[in-house]
Amino acid sequence: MASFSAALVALLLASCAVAAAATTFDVGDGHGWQTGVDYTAWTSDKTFAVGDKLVFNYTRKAHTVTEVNDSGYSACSGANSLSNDDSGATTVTLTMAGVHYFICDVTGHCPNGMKLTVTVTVAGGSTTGGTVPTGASGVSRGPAVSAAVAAAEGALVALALFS
Ligand SMILES: *[C@@H]1O[C@H](CO)[C@@H](O)[C@H](O)[C@H]1NC(C)=O
Ligand SMILES: *[C@@H]1O[C@H](CO)[C@@H](O)[C@H](O)[C@H]1NC(C)=O
Ligand SMILES: [Cu+2]
Repeated sequence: MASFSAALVALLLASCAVAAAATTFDVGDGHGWQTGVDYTAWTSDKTFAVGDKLVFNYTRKAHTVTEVNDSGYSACSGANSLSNDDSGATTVTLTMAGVHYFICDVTGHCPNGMKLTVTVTVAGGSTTGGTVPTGASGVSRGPAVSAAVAAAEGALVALALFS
């Protein structure tokens, strides 16, 4: 139980670190969300993690921020949108790892560049999310693994001695 509690504390600390490190991205930087901007170039030097936010700046009703799937993105179609907003100041919090697709659903805008792909990773790599299950099973498996490692090391020492 002590190890399990320690694992929980570690996870909580990791969560705090993740929250503290969350980044807010101004989509397109000074260009905002409009036609004629290369959003692929905009994302190319950025890393997106769970908890980060995307802020889309545009004129209210002139554009939409429409989250679609892979197919909707390729076809520039917002027909099966996952979310849609045209308020002029859309903030999207990236809550799930994976690839997220955003388009503008105003006719002609998506083909003219208003399409954004964001690949979201779990903050802190593999340490978040899998910490408790891995730690918990590792507790019972620990001694056996240590013994195996010790045995292997012993074998290596023996090989070294006899070669
Ligand atoms: C949003 O865009 C407008 C018009 O381009 C600009 O004046 C304003 O500073 C932008 N706001 C943010 C938060 O980038
Ligand atoms: C995208 O959504 C449409 C409509 O819900 C669905 O038919 C299609 O299979 C989805 N495509 C992918 C790649 O998930
Ligand atoms: Cu638009």
